[in-house]
Amino acid sequence: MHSLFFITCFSAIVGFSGSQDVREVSWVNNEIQIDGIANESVWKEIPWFAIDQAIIGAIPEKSDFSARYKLAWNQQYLFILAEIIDDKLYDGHPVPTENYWDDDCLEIFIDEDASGGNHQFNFNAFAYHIALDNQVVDIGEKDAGGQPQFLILNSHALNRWRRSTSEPKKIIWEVALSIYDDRYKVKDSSDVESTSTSKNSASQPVTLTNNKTMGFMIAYCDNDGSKHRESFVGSLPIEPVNGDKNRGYIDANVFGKIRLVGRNKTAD
Ligand SMILES: [Ca+2]
Ligand SMILES: [Ca+2]
Ligand SMILES: [Ca+2]
Ligand SMILES: [Ca+2]
Repeated sequence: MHSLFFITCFSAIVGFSGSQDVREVSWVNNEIQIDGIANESVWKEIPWFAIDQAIIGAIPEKSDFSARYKLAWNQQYLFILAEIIDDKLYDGHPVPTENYWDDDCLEIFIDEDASGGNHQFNFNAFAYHIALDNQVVDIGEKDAGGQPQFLILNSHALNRWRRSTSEPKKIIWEVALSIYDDRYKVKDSSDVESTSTSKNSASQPVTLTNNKTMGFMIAYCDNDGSKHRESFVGSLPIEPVNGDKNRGYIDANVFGKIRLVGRNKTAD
């Protein structure tokens, strides 16, 4: 799980620009090593964005939790770098599919075609919960008995985090996210609880291209040892429905939009 792996891309890094409506994400042409160390040049050249909007609970004190993130892309992956300060790391549920939202976890929301709309029990969009043990879980379709199936989708989000030993003990979490569209199929429903990284996917990820627009949001569930998560903090403000802002795992309309830009045509 913690083995290093390398992702190689092709030519030069381009600049970043963004707007409030559609955030532009820079293409990366050099190698990104998913090792929890943000020493790649692309990570040094593009700006941070905040993870500072309360979804559940109040905004935590800075010493309890704070976070920010960066994005980049190549044809194969959307790369996410999250920098997190969390005073206590907590993983009270060893089974990845049980109450995973009540453990510390990074949550990445992605809607491949920026369609918006409901995705709670379908693959119109994904809400990947990435746990401290690096396991990746989302809710799939309901089974024949009408019960939700919790899918381990480790191959969708290669990831590793590492915590600094010096104050404020920042965690660097790097993710290489494969992007699946709404035609995603689970290979065999008997495999949905498997810990295998490969059994669950009967579909191939899409190849990313210049000017592709996708829905995106990122958040962190912070629990420091309570029965339930103490706070849930995201990158975007969410309009509450009946007082509830925890809409991301249900409704892709609350995601923001990103556009992939800057791919060098000579890279082919
Ligand atoms: Ca790295
Ligand atoms: Ca905390
Ligand atoms: Ca969609
Ligand atoms: Ca925590």
